[in-house]
Amino acid sequence: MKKYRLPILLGVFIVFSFYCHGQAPSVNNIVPKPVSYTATGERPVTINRQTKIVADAQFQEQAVYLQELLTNQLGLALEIATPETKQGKHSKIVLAHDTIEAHRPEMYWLESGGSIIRMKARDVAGMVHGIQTLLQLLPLEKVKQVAFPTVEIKDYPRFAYRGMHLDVSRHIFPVDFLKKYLDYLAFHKFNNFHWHLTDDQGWRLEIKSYPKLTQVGAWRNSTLIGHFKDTPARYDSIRYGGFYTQDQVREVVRYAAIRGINVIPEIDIPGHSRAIIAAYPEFSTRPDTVWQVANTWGMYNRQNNVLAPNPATFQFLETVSHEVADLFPSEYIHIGGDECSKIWWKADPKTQAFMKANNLKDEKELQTYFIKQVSGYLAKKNKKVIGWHEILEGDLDTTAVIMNWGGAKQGIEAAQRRHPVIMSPGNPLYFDNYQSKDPRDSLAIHGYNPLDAVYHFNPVPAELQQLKLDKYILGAQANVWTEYMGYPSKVEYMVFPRMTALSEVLWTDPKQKNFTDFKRRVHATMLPRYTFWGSAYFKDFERWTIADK
Ligand code: TNX
Repeated sequence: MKKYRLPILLGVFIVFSFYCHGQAPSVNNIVPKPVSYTATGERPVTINRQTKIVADAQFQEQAVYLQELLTNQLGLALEIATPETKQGKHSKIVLAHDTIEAHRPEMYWLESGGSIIRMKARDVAGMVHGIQTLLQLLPLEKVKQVAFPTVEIKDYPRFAYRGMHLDVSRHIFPVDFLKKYLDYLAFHKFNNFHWHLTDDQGWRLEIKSYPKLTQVGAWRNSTLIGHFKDTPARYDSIRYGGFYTQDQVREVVRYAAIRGINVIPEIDIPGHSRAIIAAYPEFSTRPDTVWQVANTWGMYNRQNNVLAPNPATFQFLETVSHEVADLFPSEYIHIGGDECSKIWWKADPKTQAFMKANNLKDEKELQTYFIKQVSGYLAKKNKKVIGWHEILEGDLDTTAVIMNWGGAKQGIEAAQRRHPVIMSPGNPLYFDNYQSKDPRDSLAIHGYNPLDAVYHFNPVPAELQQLKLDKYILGAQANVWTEYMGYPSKVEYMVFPRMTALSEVLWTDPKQKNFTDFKRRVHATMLPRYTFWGSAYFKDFERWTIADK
């Protein structure tokens, strides 16, 4: 028996060390596909627990972020050393500030060989993107040691604005989930998180000067069950709500900033304001009414949800704008402006008198008047505004960025009027729409936006290119309206893998895109990653394509 002991031990050792020495994935599997990459074929870099992270002063927070990511992914808690310390013979991951080679915004270079993995970037976002690529070149398993491939990657985005939205009014999500969502965005190299904080079904942001916004406006007495078109409508009679404190907001903004993500809050006015008038009826066209926060979806022309143009309302908007501006470092604040029904203004003599006194010829002009006022309040705080494309219904100055949820037509109109445009057309970028035609699929609002429709979407409509107006397209964004998403895993199910497809639309040169290869990489890189994150995703994405429409 004794003579077999050595070979058995050796066998166990070989199996064990194979298990512990993770296999590095291929450079061909990166999502979104980089601008240029080569495997240089030199000696791979050995990463083990002696490897150091060395960062220039600009990237100290990203060094800590990378340290956390590697601890989670590999089980290796690497030490962060300053560039001055002697590192000896161990390998290192260098986060270098560089404005010469990494000359574009958000660009990074990643080079590896011998004992060094070096990432160079001129800004935080660029370094964060380099970190995401690095993660994809490492195995998704706990290791003692791993061979990092020798590569040279030069990479930067196609569009300056790459956004994901989340509606927290229809359903609210815990701060921990918001952080997870930001991690998903960072992994996919998005740089803007559009936080839809207010709507008819709940106001979710603490405002110190108007406390009833959250005491009253953050709570509804009941919520619709099932689909909004179901008859008869049924309600659950459960009080539902919540809000984010200003401290929580600061925490989220900081978490995002470390990950190179700007947080754009949306305060949706002058429509979609039912929660505001439930808290402060004096800002409505019927101040004598006791309004309830909405308990159903889709209020347009069905229930009064507009602000009345009176001095108290404008005072309110100015104060809230200033509090919001102080809370969010973003250069842009989103002020909504969508789906503002005109019937309540038409029916109100005081509103009509206001319009007459201010030479506003119709309700569309009144809507734009609101937008202009709030833009002015925000300008005093050096902020610019973003609004949904309906803000162009009246005459508006050109600094406002238009977020277009319509089609190419509205995008072209906005660009012709010299407005920068963010494309977020319902088809295919509303991720609250179905991604299959399977009648057993989880309930969604309507529509059909399968994976290939998202992947083939071009943010620059052909007509716009012909008119040489393409420079007005800043980028694109997918919207996640949560009427039918009551909990985090439903959000994940609706966004994955469509968000992965959008990341490649926004990042990668169209000439480099290929749907078959993309699906291969979703299998190789993303499905294991979703699983590692513990996140839900839509599994049947191969089967449902636009051809089935
Ligand atoms: C329209 S598009 C809305 C949202 C809804 C969404 C549902 C836009 C700016 N407003 O209030 O949640 O449709 O898809």
